[in-house]
Amino acid sequence: MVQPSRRRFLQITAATLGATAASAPWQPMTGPASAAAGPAATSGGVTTIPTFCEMCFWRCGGIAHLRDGKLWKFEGNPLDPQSMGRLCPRGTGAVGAYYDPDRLRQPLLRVGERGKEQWKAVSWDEALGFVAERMGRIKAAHGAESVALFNHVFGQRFFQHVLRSWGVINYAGASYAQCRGARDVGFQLTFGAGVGSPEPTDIKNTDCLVLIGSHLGENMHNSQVQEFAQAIARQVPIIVVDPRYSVAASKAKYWLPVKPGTDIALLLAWMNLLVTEGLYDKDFVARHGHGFEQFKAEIAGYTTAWAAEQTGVAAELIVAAGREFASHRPASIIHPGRRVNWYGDDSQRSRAVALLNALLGNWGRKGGLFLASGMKIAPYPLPKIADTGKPRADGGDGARYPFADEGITTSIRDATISGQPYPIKGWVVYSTNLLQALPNRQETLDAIQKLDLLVVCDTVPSEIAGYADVILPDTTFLERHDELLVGFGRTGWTSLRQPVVAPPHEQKPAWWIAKQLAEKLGIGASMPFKDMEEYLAWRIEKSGHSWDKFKREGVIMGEHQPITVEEGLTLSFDTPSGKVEFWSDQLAAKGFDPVPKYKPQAAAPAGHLRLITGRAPVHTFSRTQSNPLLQDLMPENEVWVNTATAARLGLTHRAYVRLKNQDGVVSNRVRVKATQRIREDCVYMVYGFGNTNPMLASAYLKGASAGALNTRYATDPLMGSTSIHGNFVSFVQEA
Ligand SMILES: Nc1nc2c(c(=O)[nH]1)N[C@H]1C(S)=C(S)[C@@H](COP(=O)(O)OP(=O)(O)OC[C@H]3O[C@@H](n4cnc5c(=O)[nH]c(N)nc54)[C@H](O)[C@@H]3O)O[C@H]1N2
Ligand SMILES: Nc1nc2c(c(=O)[nH]1)N[C@H]1C(S)=C(S)[C@@H](COP(=O)(O)OP(=O)(O)OC[C@H]3O[C@@H](n4cnc5c(=O)[nH]c(N)nc54)[C@H](O)[C@@H]3O)O[C@H]1N2
Ligand code: SF4
Ligand SMILES: [Mo]
Repeated sequence: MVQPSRRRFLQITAATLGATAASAPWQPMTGPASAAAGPAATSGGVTTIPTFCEMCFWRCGGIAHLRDGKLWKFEGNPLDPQSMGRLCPRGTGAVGAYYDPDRLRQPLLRVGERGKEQWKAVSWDEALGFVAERMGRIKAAHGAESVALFNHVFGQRFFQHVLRSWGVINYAGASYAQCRGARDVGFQLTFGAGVGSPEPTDIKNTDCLVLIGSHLGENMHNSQVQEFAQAIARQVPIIVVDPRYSVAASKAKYWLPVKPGTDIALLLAWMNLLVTEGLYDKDFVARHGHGFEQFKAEIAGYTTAWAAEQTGVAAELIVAAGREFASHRPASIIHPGRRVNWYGDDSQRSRAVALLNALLGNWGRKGGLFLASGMKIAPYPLPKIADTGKPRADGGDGARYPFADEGITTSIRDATISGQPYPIKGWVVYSTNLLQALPNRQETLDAIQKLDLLVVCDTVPSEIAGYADVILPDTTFLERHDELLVGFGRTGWTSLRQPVVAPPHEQKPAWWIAKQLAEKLGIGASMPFKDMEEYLAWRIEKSGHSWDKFKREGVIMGEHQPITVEEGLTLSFDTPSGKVEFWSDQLAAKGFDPVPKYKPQAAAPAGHLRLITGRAPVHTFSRTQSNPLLQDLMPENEVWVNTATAARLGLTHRAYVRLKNQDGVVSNRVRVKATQRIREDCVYMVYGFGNTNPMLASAYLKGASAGALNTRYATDPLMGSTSIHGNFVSFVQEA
């Protein structure tokens, strides 16, 4: 095996992140005709192949380098808008995902009790035969709606297609109810459009950026972080609202160390400040606003003095920050955030963020929120999926949560436990570690005990895989084709994922697994192509592009369309009123607050501190802990505790402790980081550590799991998203 040395790896990372880094050495190939038919360019024994990264969901275009046929390094593709030629540390570390010693190698069938981790290695034929047979039994007894799919990452595409073609109607990803769902609903209710990914924040051209919780620089979404770094270099005023002095806060003109859970109070006071001082965009409101007078009356009482009491932030600081961002409108952004599921009132908080942006009149404006454009790529003529006419079990079609517009993981889990509105007996889990990602681990375990079938398709033995009946080893993204990425951004683009190395063992690509399963289920016709190369080439050539060129370059840019009013865009709003809804009749009609209201969060129980969470720059959730390159940079997480709190409780910096939450759940041991960079009333821990599956040997019990301490959660009544910051911990000192 060829692995870059640690020193070399750090050099690569530093080069990709450094502001002065030279552009990547890779150039689109213009070589001989024989090589031009393939994806690879070879020079001096080094072969380069473009493909897009899946170490997270930003999906940056990269170039894999092979030296003497062995995977050597992964760098940014300069043609790609998501990477702009540079990768973040996790992307650079993708090579470690390929060489990960803990990877699943062949299909495994459970032989012992569920969760006891006794397995036998079986052939793909046997594993998929087993899955198809169990699915058939569930369908015969309960109907196809009794099998649910939990999915994430790009390989999900054909699992979803095959299972839906078979009759599955319950499918969901944690990326909705445990992540960005509430944000998109808040914006949809206000502007008639969600935010989407990548977020169309024109940081590149902005004159002021407000980050509420969004911890860019720790959240490493690549092109956004690059634009953020440029904004800092341009000395654009940055305003950060965070109980923690985040990396972003360290670059800010104003840091507002808000008491956790009080952001809605701050947002209401800022709206009131802008309205009473006449700092908002009156023309935008007059032309595009609906219900402004009712809105104005509703927010009139929220003074900055009142907000100061609620948030713990000085009134002068609130006023100064508010006047600052208002003075730069419309080239001023209140960042919509991404993981907004904090307290269970998150769609209303996101709506408040949307409304504050509306007051700045930055919708569709240069330096504000641009309206992302895409490009047209012909769809492959897959057979249509029939409507089963059955109601979804997750209540995501409006029955339980009126404004939900995607499946809800936790509601499928509820239905599995209760058997209501009908039994759920099979779970197919593709690339999501539900034991970490969903709140209340015990509920997930209770649901698993009700199942007749639990299939997990993963690259490593994740915690959820430990409970599977059958484990299907996927290839890493570096070893497979996937569906095309047709991206929305300043200009639409299309990216290619193609294999750069062969799978090291018996692993198979997700599309192949889905296709073989379709055969076993008797619905082979749902995947009417020989392989992904045929499928992808058809879509690209049908759209008038060269497949060979695409394979060599990895990216096709679309035509630039107007994305701002400055470029000639005409604004329209897909809301019931056809306008920006300062007052929401549709919320009122369903019994919800038409303008967000502030409701204080429950106080911490005596002797406890609120647990909040976020990201580390070099890891993605629970998926990278066994990656040797990334583990080397950060083997475990720490619990951030204010220095004064640590002194009061007798906690020593760097010493191990355990955290005990309000329900008595005790964490794995974790080191204390005593720091002044966090308020005294909360502690902070990066999410994704404390893995409990011994098969994931290199990451086993390293650090503590914020997910496992998340036993108490509130559910957003508008759209079903579940909170993460509603738990409180005390410390158990290690002997
Ligand atoms: N307590 C707490 N819970 C959270 C969050 C939090 O901050 N704190 N964050 C929330 C957010 S924002 C999100 S988006 C979700 C994330 O939730 P998940 O997507 O479930 O995140 P992971 O825990 O990383 O689990 C991903 C799994 O996919 C596997 N995997 C990675 N790549 C591949 C692949 O190519 N193929 C296959 N088959 N498997 C692969 C990984 O090994 C891992 O087991 O979690 C949410 N839940
Ligand atoms: N390196 C890396 N980058 C990632 C990911 C990753 O796993 N690793 N995951 C990606 C994904 S899927 C997502 S969704 C994003 C998430 O990233 P973001 O959307 O940027 O951030 P959040 O996780 O919502 O929030 C974390 C921040 O909120 C602060 N915070 C906690 N409570 C409160 C509060 O009550 N009020 C305020 N104002 N702030 C609070 C925390 O201190 C922390 O700084 O990151 C993405 N980027
Ligand atoms: S942000 Fe980093 S991890 Fe995510 S896709 Fe881009 S390079 Fe990969
Ligand atoms: Mo997320």
